[in-house]
Amino acid sequence: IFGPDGFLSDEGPLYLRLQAKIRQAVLDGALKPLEALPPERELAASVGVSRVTVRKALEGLVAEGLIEQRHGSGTFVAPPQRKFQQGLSHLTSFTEDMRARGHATTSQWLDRSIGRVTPEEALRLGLSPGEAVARLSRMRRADATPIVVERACVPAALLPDPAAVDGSLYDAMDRLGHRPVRALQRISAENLGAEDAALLGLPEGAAALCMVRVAFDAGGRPVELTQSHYRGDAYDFVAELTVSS
Ligand code: 16G
Repeated sequence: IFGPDGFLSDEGPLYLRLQAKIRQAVLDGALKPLEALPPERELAASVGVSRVTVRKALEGLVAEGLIEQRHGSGTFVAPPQRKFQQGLSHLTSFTEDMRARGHATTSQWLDRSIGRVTPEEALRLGLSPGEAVARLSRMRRADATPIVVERACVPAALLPDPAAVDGSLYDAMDRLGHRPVRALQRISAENLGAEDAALLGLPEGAAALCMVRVAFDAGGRPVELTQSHYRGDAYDFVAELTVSS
């Protein structure tokens, strides 16, 4: 993690690049909760930057709550998060996100069928009225914990047999040559309705993050419209923000 590999060739101030690299290692689980970071001097030497740069990067990470500095004993990755932390800058699947954190995923399927597209779905997916779509709805767990209720809609021309999707939808779409490579996503706050609350083991009206994703394949074709309700008490979405130049 702390070798002089690659990140020096990226754009932007050095301390921000170092900060981003350590942040990614924490979010990916390469650096574990409570793990000690090398002393400032060592870190500076192994990455090939000045101690001032290291200090500024670490200060930023302390402010983000990702690491903690204890007087006299050093710098540590913050204790385990009560919540899952999920970046917002990479297009990943739920299976990949959870695997990177060492969690196994299971699903309780609610629907895997072919139906007719609704007018709203037709607009978002660029389909004609009445075209067939595959619907895949499920409650997904990380280990034993219910995390999200997902309702996906995929043109049936691309996914004619939704019942064959067992684990990862993105793996299935990859095999069919339509792996999503770009997505637009909207996040809003919602209170869970009775059905989703029951599936997630929460009281009706509990806080949720609603994400609506439209994903496109390499050819620019919309291939997925998915609405996800993440339980608000289990998930944090984290994004890196920069000033536009
Ligand atoms: C994520 C996506 C969802 C996608 C799913 C595929 C968000 C908000 N949603 O949950 O749109 O369908 O991953 O995961 O990130 P899978 O390949 O594990 O089935």
